Amino acid sequence: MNRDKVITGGSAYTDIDVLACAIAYKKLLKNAMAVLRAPFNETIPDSIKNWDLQIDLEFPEGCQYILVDVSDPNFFESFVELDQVVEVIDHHFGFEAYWKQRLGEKSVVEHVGSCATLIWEKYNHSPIDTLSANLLYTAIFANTLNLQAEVTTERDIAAFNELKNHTDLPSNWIAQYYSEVSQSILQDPQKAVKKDTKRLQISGKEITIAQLEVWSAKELLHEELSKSQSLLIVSDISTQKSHFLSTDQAIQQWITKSTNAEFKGHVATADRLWMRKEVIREFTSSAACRTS
Ligand SMILES: [Mn+2]
Repeated sequence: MNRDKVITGGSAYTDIDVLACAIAYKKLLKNAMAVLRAPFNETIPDSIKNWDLQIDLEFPEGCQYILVDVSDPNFFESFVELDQVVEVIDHHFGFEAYWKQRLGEKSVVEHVGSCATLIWEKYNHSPIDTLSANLLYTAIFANTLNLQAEVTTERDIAAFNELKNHTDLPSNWIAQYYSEVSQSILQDPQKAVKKDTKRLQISGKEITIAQLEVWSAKELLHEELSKSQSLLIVSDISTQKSHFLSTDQAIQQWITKSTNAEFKGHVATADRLWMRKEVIREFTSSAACRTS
């Protein structure tokens, strides 16, 4: 029996990467639904919300599931039944072997900068519609801090350049995207932080790590913003540097150890851009750590 397929992602929030992956993969497969119920975060500005996204909210019982941009069973949508997952496409660390063993070639968990790159590779020269191309293209630069993040690979750059030919975005789209995202973050930074926070267990201690990616970080480095989570990573695209905000001594020491960034008060500035998933990887490789 050919059962309905539901493409979905994480339960905490919907970001531009998972949105692009779900919509573009749905278009490629043709017989699947893209179900994203988690709230959109700041990486999806109003102009993108106004695109004709065609997200599905409902789906019939007895579906099979395709996970995009997530592979940790602790993070994916609660409606997903683990034994009904038939395909996983992701770029996060930690569950590569688990899925390879369960799904074989239906598991593609590879460490590129953006999961959107993996979806574009799935197209493998099949025709792509303009909406999907616009979304994947945007997800690639947004997920790699404009291709400057350490996690960026040759595959991301190739996908970005190939997809550009299929987009119909304004010529200044990248600047427009970041200015729109930054404006919305600056309007209510606390709310933006809440919508992009991950919880982890590290040596029995619960910590929360939030990240904000903006064109200019200047107005976001105040102490108030460092208090509502263990660590806030503010990445400044214009200077290509990340700032770490924390008032927790243990976290401060650990950040300095892993990134060489020294704290002055509650802020430490790194000499390059750092993404949260890199910071978490540093953390998990240096401490007995379990994500939850
Ligand atoms: Mn992603």
